[in-house]
Amino acid sequence: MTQTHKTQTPVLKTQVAIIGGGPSGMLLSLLLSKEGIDNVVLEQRSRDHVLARIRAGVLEWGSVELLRRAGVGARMDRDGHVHNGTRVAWQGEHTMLIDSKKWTGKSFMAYGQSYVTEDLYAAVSEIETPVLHDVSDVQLHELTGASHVTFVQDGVAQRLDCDFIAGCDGFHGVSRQAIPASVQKNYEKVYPFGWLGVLSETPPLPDLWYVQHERGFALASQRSAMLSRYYVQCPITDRVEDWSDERFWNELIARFPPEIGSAIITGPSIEKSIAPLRSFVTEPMRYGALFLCGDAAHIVPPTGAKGLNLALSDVYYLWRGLTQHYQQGSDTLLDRYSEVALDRVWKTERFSWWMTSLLHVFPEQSSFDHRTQAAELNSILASEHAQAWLAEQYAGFPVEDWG
Ligand code: FAS
Ligand code: PHB
Repeated sequence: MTQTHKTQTPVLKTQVAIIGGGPSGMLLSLLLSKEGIDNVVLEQRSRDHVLARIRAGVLEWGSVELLRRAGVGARMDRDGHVHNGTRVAWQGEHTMLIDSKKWTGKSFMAYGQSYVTEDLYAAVSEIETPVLHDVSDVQLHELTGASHVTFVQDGVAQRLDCDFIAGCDGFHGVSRQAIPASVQKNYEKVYPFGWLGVLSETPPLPDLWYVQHERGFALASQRSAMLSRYYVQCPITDRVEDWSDERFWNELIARFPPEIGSAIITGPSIEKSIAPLRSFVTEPMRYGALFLCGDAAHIVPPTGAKGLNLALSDVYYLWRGLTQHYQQGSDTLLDRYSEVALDRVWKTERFSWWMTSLLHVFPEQSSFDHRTQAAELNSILASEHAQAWLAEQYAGFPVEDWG
C-alpha cells in the first residue's frame, strides 16, 4: 500500500481492497499476501469485537486443508476434534450414524469459528498486511472503471485506489448493495423459527447430534473437551431473557432419546444468543471489479453446518482467480468465478434447506407433516444409498480443481 500526499484526502493504493475482516476477508488477505498480491482489509468493527463473535463450529475437510495451506492449521490440528460421522435422533427413540468417513472417505473437524478467526488474525498480523479497524462510511466507486473505495477512519476521509474489490462484509455489508438492481437477482426464504444457542464449560457429548422431535429441533456440538455448544429451536419471537439455564437444559434434554439426553452434562451458560434462520443467494457474485465472498453473497440455515465452509470455498475460488490474473496475465478463472461459486452455493443451499425442513417443527405443520418427517428419517435409516447421499452432502460438495 503506497500513500500519495494530497491536500484533503489521503489516497492509498493497493491491488485488492478487501471489505470485511471476518473469516472470508482475513483468509483471502492471508492467501493473497502469500502470493505477493498487495491487499488492504477494511473492517468496521474493532479486532476484539470481531474475535468475540461465537458462530460456526464444524469445518469440512476441504476447509481444514485450505486453512493448513494458508499456514494456520497448527492450533486447529492440535485442539480441533476430528469426527468420522455425525449422529441423528428422531421421535425420542430412533438414532443413526451418518458415517461420512465410510461413504466419502472424508472426516470433518469440530473447531470453532472464533478460533479460526483468531488464527487468521495472528497470521495476517505477522506478515503486516494492513487491516484497518473501526472504519466507517465505506463506499465502492466506479466498479466498471477506475475502481476505488472511500471510507472514514479516525475522522479522516480516505480513498483507496485498487484493481479489484473483494466484498467480504457479510449479509449486512455494503458490497452487495453496490451492484445495480438492474443486474442483481436475489433469492430468499426466511424460516419461522430461530436457534437458541448456549455455550457451557462442560464436557460435550462425544459425537455431534442432530435431533428431530415434536417439541422442536436440537443440536449437540462442541468447542473443546471442556466447552460444549448446544442449540434448541425456538419461536423467532423469543428473547434470550425468556430462557433461564434451567429451562434451556430441560428442553434440550427432553428432545433427545432418554439414553442420550441423560448423558448430557449441564452447567451455567457462559454465552446465550438467538439466531434467525434464512436462506439467501444473490446473483451474480461478480460485478466489474467487485467479487462477493461468503455471507455477503449467500446465507444458509446452520442446520447443514455450511455457512463458514461455503465462505471458505468462495475464498479459494477468488484466490486462484486473482493469482492467475497477476501471475499469468489470464482472467479465465476470474471470468468464471460467479458461475463456479454459485454452482456449489446452490447445491449447498438445497442441502441446508432440506436438513432444516426435515428436522424442524414448522408452526403450520400438521400431524401428517410430522409423521412424514419421521418416515423420511426411517427410510434413510433403511437405505445405505440414502445414508451415503446424506453423508456426501454433509461432508461438502466438491470444490473445482481442489488439491
Ligand atoms: P462475516 O459476517 O463473518 O464477516 C463480515 C465482516 O464484515 C464482519 O466482521 C463485519 O463487521 C464486517 N463488515 C460488515 N459491514 C461492513 C462495512 N460496511 N465496512 C467494513 N466492514 C464491514 N455458520 C455455520 O456453519 N454454523 C453455525 O452454527 C453458524 N452460526 C451463525 C450464527 C450467527 C448469529 C450468524 C450471523 C452466522 C452464523 N453462521 C454459522 C454463519 C457464519 O459462520 C458465516 O457463514 C461466516 O461468519 C461467514 O463469514 P464472512 O463471509 O467472513 O462474514
Ligand atoms: C456449532 O458447533 O456451532 C454447529 C455445529 C453444527 C451445525 C451448526 C452449528 O450444523
